[in-house]
This record gives sequence, structure tokens and C-alpha cells, in this order.
Amino acid sequence: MKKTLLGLLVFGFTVALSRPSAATVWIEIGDAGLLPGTAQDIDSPDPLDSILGNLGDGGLDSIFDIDMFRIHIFDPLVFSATTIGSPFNVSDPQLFLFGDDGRGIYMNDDDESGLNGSQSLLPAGHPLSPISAGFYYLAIGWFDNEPFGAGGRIFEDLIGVAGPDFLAGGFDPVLSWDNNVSGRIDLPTAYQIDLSGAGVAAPAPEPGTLLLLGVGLIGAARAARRRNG
Ligand SMILES: [Ca+2]
Ligand SMILES: [Ca+2]
Ligand SMILES: [Ca+2]
Repeated sequence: MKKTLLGLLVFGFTVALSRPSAATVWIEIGDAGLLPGTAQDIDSPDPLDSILGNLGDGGLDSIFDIDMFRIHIFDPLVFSATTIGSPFNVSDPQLFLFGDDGRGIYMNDDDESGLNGSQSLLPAGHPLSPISAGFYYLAIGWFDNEPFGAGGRIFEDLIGVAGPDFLAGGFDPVLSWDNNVSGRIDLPTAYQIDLSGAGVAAPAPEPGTLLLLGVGLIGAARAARRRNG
């Protein structure tokens, strides 16, 4: 019986201390908007592993669909977002990251390794990666629908990972999209974006919680011992 009690306590403390994080998946609710004012707010209590959504579920103009999500990046050093390797994919997506002020951070059409077809990667540790923790806007759309600010195109027109085009709209918050999606045939389409470094980190358990848990387990073990005679 002592062994059982010890086992229960060790198990309880291990669970409480290690806080194994179940995969956290955000499923798009309705249709996420295309600008910060209508973006879907993701309030994830644990590290956010994936976003599942649909492009092309926005009505008559759905070929121009953009889904924008407000995410929390808690570890900018490891932040990444990608459509590579997911079971559902838009055939040729683009991913965009904007700051909480709506200004462009970086975007990618096709992963520049050339190994992943037309799938997109906002890589970790890139010179254009976000540098501070906080709230950001992550958007997905079809090639070649690009965001514009008051001064014009927000991102440079590059192959690979592209940053703000400071000769055009690179200093401006996103106001619109140019809706250049000619030739798209895959509507509507589910997508999955896998993330790292995003979501709100779970707080460490309070010492009081651990104590209560321990006391509860001891009580449970004693009750079990009484029942078993
Ligand atoms: Ca959508
Ligand atoms: Ca949308
Ligand atoms: Ca692409």
C-alpha cells in the first residue's frame, strides 16, 4: 500500500510539474476576416500547434478569401508558421505575418528550399523573423493575392521569404488586398497551418496547488486503504 501511495504521489507531482501540453488546435469559427478589424482572435491557453480553416467559405467573392488570425507569439526566437506537411492543403497558399499595428513583418509564397512545392513557410530564426513577444496577425490566402497599404504594396515582390517594401507600402498598416488570384481552381479548400512559438504559455502551477494535490492524493490513498480493509 505504501508503494501505491508513493506511486500516486510521484504520478501526481510529475503531472503537475511537467504540464504535458496536449496538442492545441484552433479551428476557424465561421470565416475569419481579411483585415485586422475582422481578424479572428485566437486566445489559446497553451502553445498553439495548428490552425485549421477553410479558404473560399466567404460567399460570392470567396475566390478572394483571406483568413487573418490574431495570434500571440510568446517565443519569437522559435516562431514559425507553415502549411508544409499537413494533411489538408490549399494548392498554392501564401502566408503573411503582420505586427499588432497591421504593418508587414514577413511573408512567403513558396518555401525556398524547393522541396515543398507551392507550400509556404514563415521560418524561425530568419533575419526577418519577429523580434519581440506580443500579438501579431497571421494571414493565409491564395497566390497571388497581396496586401496593400496606403503607399502601395506592403511586401517586396521576391521569390522566397519577403519583407516589407519600404519604397511602397512597407510602412503602412494593411488596408486591402489586390485580389489577383487568376487561375485558382481549388475552391473551397481546407488548410492547416502548423505553428511554433505561438499561443499563450501556460503558467507554472502555484506551490499551493501542488500541496493541495498532494493532500488530496494522500486522502484518496487512505480512503482506498480503508475500503480495501
Ligand atoms: Ca475562411
Ligand atoms: Ca476569410
Ligand atoms: Ca505558394
